[in-house]
Amino acid sequence: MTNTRVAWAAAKTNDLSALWMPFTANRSFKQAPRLFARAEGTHFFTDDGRRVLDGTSGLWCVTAGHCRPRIVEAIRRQAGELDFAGTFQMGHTKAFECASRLVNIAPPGFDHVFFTNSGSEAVDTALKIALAYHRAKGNGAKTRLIGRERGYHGSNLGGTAVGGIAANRKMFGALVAGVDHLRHTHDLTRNAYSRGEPEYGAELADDLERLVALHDASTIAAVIVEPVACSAGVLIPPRGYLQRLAAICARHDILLIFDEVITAFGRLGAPFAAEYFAIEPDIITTAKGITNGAVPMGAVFVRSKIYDAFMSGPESAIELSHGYTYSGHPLACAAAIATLDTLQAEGLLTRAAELAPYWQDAVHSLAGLPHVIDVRNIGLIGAVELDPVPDNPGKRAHARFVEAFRRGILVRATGDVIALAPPLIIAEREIDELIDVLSGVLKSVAD
Ligand code: PXG
Repeated sequence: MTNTRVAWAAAKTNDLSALWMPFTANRSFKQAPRLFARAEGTHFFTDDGRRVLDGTSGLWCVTAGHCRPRIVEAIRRQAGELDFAGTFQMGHTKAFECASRLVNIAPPGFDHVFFTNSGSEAVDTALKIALAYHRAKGNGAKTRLIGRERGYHGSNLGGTAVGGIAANRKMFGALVAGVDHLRHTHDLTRNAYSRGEPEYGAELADDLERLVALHDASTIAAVIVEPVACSAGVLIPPRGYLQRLAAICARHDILLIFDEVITAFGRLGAPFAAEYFAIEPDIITTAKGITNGAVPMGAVFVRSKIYDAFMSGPESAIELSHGYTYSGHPLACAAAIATLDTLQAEGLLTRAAELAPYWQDAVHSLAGLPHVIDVRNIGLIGAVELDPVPDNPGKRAHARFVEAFRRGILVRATGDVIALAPPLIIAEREIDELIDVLSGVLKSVAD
């Protein structure tokens, strides 16, 4: 008790130095911390008791809203029943139940799922599966991995290498050999203020043909893209782009990996973005919303042709030498099952489609406010792009994020983009509140 008191007192006196915070300006945060103490539904509550409307589903993960009783109870129950059991040459029933439930809602043909603990691990797992798949098929020279400029695929080495955000890459040397990148699709000259998928840019998918011409298809294992690139500023694919990319992949026996860490589980109004865009990728990575953010978990969905390619050697041999101590952790599986129950019972896997027209109008009402150079939206995602302060990229959006938090809404600043992705349970009047407050912030923050 005394120790807890001391620790709490220390935190209260702003001794925040022990924690090295991820993707954070540690020094400036610690001078003026923003701390949450609890959350419920569409709101966070700060340590000093203020209500903050969650405009970003935490970090794009709390899709069904915070502290949902069914999920909380499932985690509690599981912790008291089976806290841990491994899944290496052993198993537990929740992991199998969870996998079956997940493949039931996955797009047709995705009959197998590999568990990880995060999106980053899901991405690195998918990349390794792609490499090993071609080797198992006798195409061991197919080793090159293709990402895309401005892509974000987590912070592990593989994901950083195929990612396309300079700030995330430049500190870490050569990363992984044999990686190349497609051009990004962001083009405000042609597509500013698009509602939904932008009209121009499908031909940018042909950039993959350029890389095939350069490297030869016989050396390329996989292409990984986010159907909607969220972290680098909500870049929505031009109409027809993903179809074209998928066709080129199929033509050259290149696996198409959809990184759906953000888009899976209803964010666009369909359970998966693959269905929303009517594309058939080979591998889908997920995390975040899979447990409603309540317990860390990731999952890689693969088609049977991939799983089956590994099932040909001696039956006693391990088919894929890869996995994590906590792959299929009981608490994560219990949370995922309860999350699916919640999403299905409340129609949340498709609710974004119902809300999308209202959301679109609300978000686009921000056009014309000071410094706004674009507004865009898809599903229950919105973005406002600001013209950057010369020589100080990101400053303008960060200042508005800080003021928005002060006024009681949580938005996400990434570069000079303000991104919005509220929980799928959000009410229309809460959308109004979110946009009204943000509008006030955009009007009032000087510079
Ligand atoms: N892939 C994608 C597409 C992601 O968006 C990851 C992989 C990595 O997931 P983990 O669970 O390892 O963090 C992500 C994560 C933001 C933001 O505000 C986005 C993410 C994480 C934190 C913040 O843009 N995306």
